[in-house]
Amino acid sequence: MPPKLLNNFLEKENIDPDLSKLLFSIARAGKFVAHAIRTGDLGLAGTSNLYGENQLALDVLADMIFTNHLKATELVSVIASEEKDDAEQINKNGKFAVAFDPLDGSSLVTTNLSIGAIFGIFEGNNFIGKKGRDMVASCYLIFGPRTVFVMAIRGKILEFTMNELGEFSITNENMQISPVAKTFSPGNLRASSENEKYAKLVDYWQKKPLTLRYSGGMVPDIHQIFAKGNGIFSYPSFSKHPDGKLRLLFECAPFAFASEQAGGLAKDEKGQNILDLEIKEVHQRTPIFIGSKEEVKKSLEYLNS
Ligand code: P6P
Repeated sequence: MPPKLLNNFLEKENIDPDLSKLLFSIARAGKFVAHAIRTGDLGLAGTSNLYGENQLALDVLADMIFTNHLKATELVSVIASEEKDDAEQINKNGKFAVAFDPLDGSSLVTTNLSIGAIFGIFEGNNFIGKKGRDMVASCYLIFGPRTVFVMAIRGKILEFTMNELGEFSITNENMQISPVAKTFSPGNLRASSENEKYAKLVDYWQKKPLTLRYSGGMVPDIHQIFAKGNGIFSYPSFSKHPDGKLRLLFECAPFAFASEQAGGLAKDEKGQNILDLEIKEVHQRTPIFIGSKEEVKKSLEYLNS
């Protein structure tokens, strides 16, 4: 039985052919980024992004690789990258607006832990005023022992794993998230020292008991919820980031879109669905609780008790 490859799927599924071409191009770019991570320069690029974070050579390189691939499709009107200060118009006739974090968790590269890239895809030519719910697709890549590409379209989320020939072969045709969590990924534990309700929530998870699974990389930490079919990931606000650390457009909304296709849920600390948060500026941040529906709801009860 020949492996079911990404391009076969994209041809077979009744997806907009232009969206298929865009998704395939992102996955293809991922192969080059995976290679760069394995072989690239881990030194600093000598530049820094607007958060003042020193950009690893790999951040800059990954941003360039994805940007060039998106431009080459001639389907993208505007891009917004976590590594770029502002959104960038690239083709006035483009059909899609693409927001991405080209290398999330890059600080984990030197510890050889898994990292990833995250994409949110809208139709049109802008992001401001839109909501995550307006996305037509989201996808992410995990660069770890294996290179994995996960794409979420309306009603379906599929996982592909790169084989020895560099092809993405289907490894999960329809990932689903159970309402009941068995694992927890408590991000930003330092917030417990100033947020007693978060401290109580983490204590509740430990005593339930849920099994702790946390690497510090948002992409693998959330992917495990899809791959294992259950779990909860949290990153609350704290004094250093009153609106939360993680970005709405580049990180939280794409994962919220994907989780909704799998029967999961993603909310902010106030209990608002991440997909209903209006994008007011491309670098907007939000707290996030994402994963098994019942566990997310329970978490929000603790935080708002
Ligand atoms: P902290 C990595 O830098 C990242 O953006 C996410 O991948 C991860 O979930 C989070 O930050 C970790 O944040 O504050 O614990 O380093």
